[in-house]
Amino acid sequence: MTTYTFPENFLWGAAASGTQTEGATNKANESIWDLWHRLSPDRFYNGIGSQLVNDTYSRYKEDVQLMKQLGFNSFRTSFQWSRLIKDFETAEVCPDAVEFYNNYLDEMIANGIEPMINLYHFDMPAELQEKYGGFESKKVVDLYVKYAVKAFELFGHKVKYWITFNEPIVPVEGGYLYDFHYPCKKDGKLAVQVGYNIILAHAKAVHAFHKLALKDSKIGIVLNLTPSYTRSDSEEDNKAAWYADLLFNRSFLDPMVKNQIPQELCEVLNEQRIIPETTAEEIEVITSAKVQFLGVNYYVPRRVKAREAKYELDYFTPEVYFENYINPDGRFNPYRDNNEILPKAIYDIAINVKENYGNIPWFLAEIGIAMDIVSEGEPDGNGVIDDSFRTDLMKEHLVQLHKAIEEGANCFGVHQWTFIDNWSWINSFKRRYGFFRLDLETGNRIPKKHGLWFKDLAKTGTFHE
Ligand code: BGP
Repeated sequence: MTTYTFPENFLWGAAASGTQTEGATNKANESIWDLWHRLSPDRFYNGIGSQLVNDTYSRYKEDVQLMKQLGFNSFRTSFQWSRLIKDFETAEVCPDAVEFYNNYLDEMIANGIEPMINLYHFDMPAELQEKYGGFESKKVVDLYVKYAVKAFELFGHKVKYWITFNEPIVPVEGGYLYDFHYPCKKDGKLAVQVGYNIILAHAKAVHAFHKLALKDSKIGIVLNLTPSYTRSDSEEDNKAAWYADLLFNRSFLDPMVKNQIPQELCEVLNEQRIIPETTAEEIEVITSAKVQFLGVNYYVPRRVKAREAKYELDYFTPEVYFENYINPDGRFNPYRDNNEILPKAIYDIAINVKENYGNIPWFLAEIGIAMDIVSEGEPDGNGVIDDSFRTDLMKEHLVQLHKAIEEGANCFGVHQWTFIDNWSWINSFKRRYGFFRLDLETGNRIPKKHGLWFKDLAKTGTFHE
């Protein structure tokens, strides 16, 4: 048996988001998720939207006690722009939301849980999407910065870790390329403009944050970094992986962490005639916005091969340059649409960050092992659900992280996605990830066995395998 020990003061906890947990009670405005569910409930698994979900708005005290029970020393969630801000143009706040977020933060802090607050988790206010096209417009970039500044001013003395965006590429993919987020457009050129505008919004918020010089607070970004593995070592397959990495990882990682816009990316965008509208002043803002930490979300690897079939779509997507590929020797998670399981990717990401991104301090901001409710089964005689499958896989991933840390990776924590099973965009409650099951009928939180294992890990910083 080997013992794996993690560094002292390591952060242990979970991640969630406002939209996915709070519910709609007393919400000042709609987000695109409220709007889209109202317009097209059929787009959501079993038709379930985010109106009630975990009802954290009413149950936060009880939930913070559950965090404490599991030994969390930290927890990430997001503020909802559409809850905190009443008037988006002036950034006038909604007093009820200020009270709720203050209470929630106070409750975490009083119980020894360090809150990490993200400002945007896919949740554009509906009004800004409908009026201006959301991040299609630079007007909304500035409104986002107003909201961010308001949040820093109101809660900056309580929150030590601020995050501008979670997975900023996902609203671009979902909303403008692959049709899984509102506004469900398919337009490569617009996608690039939205991506650029989000990077600009992030950079402007980072500058505004530094200007406030908040004592003891840091600002960072959470990115979903998915390494691209090739079918073979041929030059064509390697080139395909290089493009996938450039377009899906480096497109956000380089500007946001290294303050560089890759020349090769500009060449690709030029070749495809999808260069966004930029100004020299904006580029200066982007290339000088310093983040202090990085969060990395990891679920599945990307497998690619050189294109064999002709590219059929009449608009740009990154797949112009490669095809996705299923690894015939892979291991797959039957409970997550047969996605490949590849713990080694965590090691590869860590080494990439160490070698190519200045070994910036980073934490594993989401690692999620999905199961469905049937595979998790019913609670045993003690009322606990046996999800050992999750623990076994989590261990495999953490072994890889441990190896990278031993080799000098600057990782300072691990957050599991998620704390209590929560609603997940169009997948709604299809996949379960939590330490606790959410009973959709009663709202009860039912413990899973994996939580007991994690509690020990959080307490001792050690696990055995
Ligand atoms: C991440 C998001 C989370 C969460 C998770 C699981 O990309 O940051 O918000 O939704 O994925 O998603 P799913 O339930 O769709 O597998």
